[in-house]
Amino acid sequence: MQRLNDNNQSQVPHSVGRGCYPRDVAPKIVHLGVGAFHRAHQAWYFHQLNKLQADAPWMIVGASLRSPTASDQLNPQQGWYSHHAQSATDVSHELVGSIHSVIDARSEPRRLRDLIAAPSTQLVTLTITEKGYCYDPATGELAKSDAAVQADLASLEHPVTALGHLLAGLMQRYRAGHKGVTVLSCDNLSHNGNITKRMVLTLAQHHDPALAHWIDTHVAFPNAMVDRIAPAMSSAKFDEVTAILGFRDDGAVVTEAFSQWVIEDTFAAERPALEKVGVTWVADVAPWEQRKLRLLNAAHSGLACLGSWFGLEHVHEAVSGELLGGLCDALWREILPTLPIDNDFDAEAYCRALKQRFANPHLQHALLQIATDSSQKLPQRILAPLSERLERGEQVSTLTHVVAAWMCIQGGVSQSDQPLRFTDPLQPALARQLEAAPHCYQARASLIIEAYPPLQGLVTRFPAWRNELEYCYRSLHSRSDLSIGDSSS
Ligand code: CS2
Repeated sequence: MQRLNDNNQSQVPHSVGRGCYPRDVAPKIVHLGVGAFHRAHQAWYFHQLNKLQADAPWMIVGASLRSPTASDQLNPQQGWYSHHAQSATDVSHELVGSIHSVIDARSEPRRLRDLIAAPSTQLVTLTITEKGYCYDPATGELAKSDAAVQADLASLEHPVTALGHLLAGLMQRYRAGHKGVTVLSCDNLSHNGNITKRMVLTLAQHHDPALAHWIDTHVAFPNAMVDRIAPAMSSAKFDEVTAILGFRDDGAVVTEAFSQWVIEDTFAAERPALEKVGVTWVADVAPWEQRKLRLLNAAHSGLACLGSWFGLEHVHEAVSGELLGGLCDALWREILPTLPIDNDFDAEAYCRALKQRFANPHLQHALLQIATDSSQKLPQRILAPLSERLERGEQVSTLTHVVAAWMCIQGGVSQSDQPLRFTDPLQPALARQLEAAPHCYQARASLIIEAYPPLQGLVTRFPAWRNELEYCYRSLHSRSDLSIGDSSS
């Protein structure tokens, strides 16, 4: 089957939308981390914008950081890919043209540096996942003991981390005397722009304090909230895409119809007119970000940890099943009082819409995809509201179940001993320790808690809660039903 490309994209059936704008212009955006989420969200927004202002398109050069997968998927297609947005009842197909090309950063670090430094570049966007920010979740500072960070502290000649690549480009920009630029994080972290800035400045300070000063004054790091569920592609989904397009598309993405992007209006360089395509500019993104992390993402992590432990596969099955059907409501009852009061926010409508989004059967969103990197996700989604409730002496039964289930799945198997395939930076070392550990619940629980500083910190502050957590961890091993406790207080 022929691959989708520049020459044949015009032969794709008319039921697939498209847009016409010049693509061979100097890209204004460099994007690090060209996974499914970038294609479902930011690249799609820029495609919508380019259709409206074809005389001044914002094209993207992507960089894949850890493997050449994205460049292999998109370069033979000259950046073209198809975007399939599915609600429970409707679907729309579109060819997206906003990606110019993708660099494999490991083999072409100089090209990436040149692009970040190019005066035509106005915006550097990031979807590098939580762990890509190399910060220690317990201290919030750069994880200087991490081997990849150490390599970038020693030299930026061949950067290893995304932050290293970004800093190498900013350094070249500064030394060439070019203007500042905007760096926009699109990852699910609280204060994602502030974190990016802090990590980049720490690294820059180490290499050249004058560069750190220039970044501090000439580079903007707006915080942003991004939202669109973009599950990993499966071979069945690729087959469906081929049937729709009449061509093979290795860059295709199937996502939901819902999409949201809220960005702080603090750009350093030219600002794209994204408001024309539904983006909201705000002075402070914190309330948006906090409710999205603590309602959508927290529920996702809850479903992923408990669902995987009990052998469930997909989000839509978990939310409509008997076992976890009540989980989201119970979790939100505990979390909602931790959110700032906002009269403009209709929590009930928001949660109702979330349940509908989760129940979308077309997404086939794998729980293990969400369970991936959970040690990086739990602090902002689950542990922060949990700690706030404990401080106020409130009960935390459902949040505790999620943490206990997270501990259970660290053993790498489900309750019925089926292998659970997901990765997490904590996993290799912890899995080895657990293998050698005695089969005693308390010893295993202690081992997991000690291996995970954010949890260790919490049990040190709240020793009575440790007992509740250990009890829950133990009981999840023997239960085949799950009565999520009354969480109304
Ligand atoms: C998910 C998110 O994998 C995960 O951790 O919770 O990717 C989620 O689908 C998005 O944040 C939705 O906007």
